[in-house]
Amino acid sequence: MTGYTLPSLPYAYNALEPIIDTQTVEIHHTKHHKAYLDKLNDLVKRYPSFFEGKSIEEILSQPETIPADIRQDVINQGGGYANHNLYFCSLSPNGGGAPHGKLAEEINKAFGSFDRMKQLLSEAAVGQFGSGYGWLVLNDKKELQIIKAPNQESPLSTGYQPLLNIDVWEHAYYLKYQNRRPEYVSAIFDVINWDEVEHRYEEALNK
Ligand code: MN3
Repeated sequence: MTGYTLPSLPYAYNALEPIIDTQTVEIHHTKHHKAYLDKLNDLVKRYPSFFEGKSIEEILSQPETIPADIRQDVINQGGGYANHNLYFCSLSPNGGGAPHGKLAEEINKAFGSFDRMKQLLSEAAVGQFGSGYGWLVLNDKKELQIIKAPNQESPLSTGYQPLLNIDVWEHAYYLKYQNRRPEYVSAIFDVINWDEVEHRYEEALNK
């Protein structure tokens, strides 16, 4: 096992303007996301046989199987790597609007309406104390749920299938929004790639 790789973004660094500024997207991907990856790959070098043939999602789903002396580091760095893979793919310059099909139906069933789901997800993201994420997940009963989680903790480690996250670490928004986290969270819905979230939802249902 030689290590994991940094996925390139499915859009240009300036493509999410004006919702998320070019410099923020570029630094977030080439510095922050890459730093999690590099530190994860340092752990792979220490325990190549443990990581051999496993996706990071598989590992984070069973944190108790991670060798004890690197467990917290894998949760932090591997979580950071996986969470950013998901975050960047959840955004698109052609995003926004609302989901369709089965995901839209299930959102109505679970939350009453799409707007109510947005409100709850926004509250989770804005209300996450310190760094972390607001999440739309599928729980073990295959129901949609909104959660928040600190730092780089992956919902996979607490029994959820992640569908969508909103990164509320300051590095995700500070250059443009400074301390105005609610403004960033409100704006990001204009670039959410609901087709991708719907695809992830269908996959998670079949797991
Ligand atoms: Mn981030």
